[in-house]
Amino acid sequence: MDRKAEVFNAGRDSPDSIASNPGAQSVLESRPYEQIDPDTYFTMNSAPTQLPAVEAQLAEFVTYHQRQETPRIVLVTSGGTIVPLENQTVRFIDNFSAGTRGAASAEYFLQAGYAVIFMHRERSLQPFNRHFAQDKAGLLDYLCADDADQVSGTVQIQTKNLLLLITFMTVADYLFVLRSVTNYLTPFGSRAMYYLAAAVSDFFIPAQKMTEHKIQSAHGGLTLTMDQVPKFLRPLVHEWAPQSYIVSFKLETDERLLIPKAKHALMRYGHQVVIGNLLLTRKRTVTFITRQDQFTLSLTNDECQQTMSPPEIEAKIVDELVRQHTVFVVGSRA
Ligand code: 9Z3
Repeated sequence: MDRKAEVFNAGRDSPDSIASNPGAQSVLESRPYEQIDPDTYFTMNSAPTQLPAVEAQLAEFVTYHQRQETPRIVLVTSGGTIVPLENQTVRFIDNFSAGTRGAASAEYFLQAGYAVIFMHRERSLQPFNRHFAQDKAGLLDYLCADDADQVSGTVQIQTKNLLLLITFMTVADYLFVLRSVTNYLTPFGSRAMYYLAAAVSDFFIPAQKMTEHKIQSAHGGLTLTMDQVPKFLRPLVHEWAPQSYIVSFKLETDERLLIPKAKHALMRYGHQVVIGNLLLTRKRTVTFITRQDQFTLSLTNDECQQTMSPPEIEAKIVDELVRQHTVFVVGSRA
């Protein structure tokens, strides 16, 4: 499994279907594993068509905040990337993430005075929207809220141009847009934070190896071989945003793996923080791994049982990160 990922290992395609679907041959072939480096990845895959439009929005947003001398800016990534199985995509593999962590965290960063670039999976939760995303009545409640602070906060965000929403769908979109964002945030140096909460696919099928048309099911099951997505944290930390404060998340389901893998990621990439979380307890407890420290942030039983606006773990995460980021900014000036 380390050298290649086999999914949907339910059977085989027949030679007939391969002949009628030439791209399928290479997908099915077994071949020596070769890890693609990020630079090669960008030459092998085409940039998303919306990239120039996204870059124009980034340029405008960043120029505005440079002029305003906005003290801090954060890129929040949120939601799961998809990996298409066909060039004309009917099917895809998705990564788990509702976008709650990213959307909630963006709200807390805004409250803390950050300008926020919210890079999210299309149609996943957005800051403020998440309060009524599944319930239209909730929008009315929200707008008629007694909680005037909440509403005036939203108005301020609009008038102060503090929130930029940009989207991705596939892992390729994600990587191209992420690299572009780093270009625009370079002038902010240590004042820029990267908060990488999106759930990013580990495996993908390169466009040249993908079938053009819908994979046919007439001949039974399907075996897929996928390449490994390049480890983008390495160039992010060392080349694209070496001055900035970088926080990545590590998601596991096996408790025994979480801390070792989070520590391994920190050592391997050398950024500032890895936040480890388990799928089943992610809304209640997370573990911070930094170069000096390891500690857990949790909601208490009492906090979890509050029925009227229960606290969110993201409030504690963002609080802690804002504190650590301040130390980092001061240290970078020294
Ligand atoms: C996370 O671990 C996020 O905390 C969750 C949030 C996806 C669990 P929800 O959106 O869930 O609130 O439903 N993100 C995973 C980040 C990730 O994929 N990291 C990669 C890795 O560990 C690279 S940065 O390899």
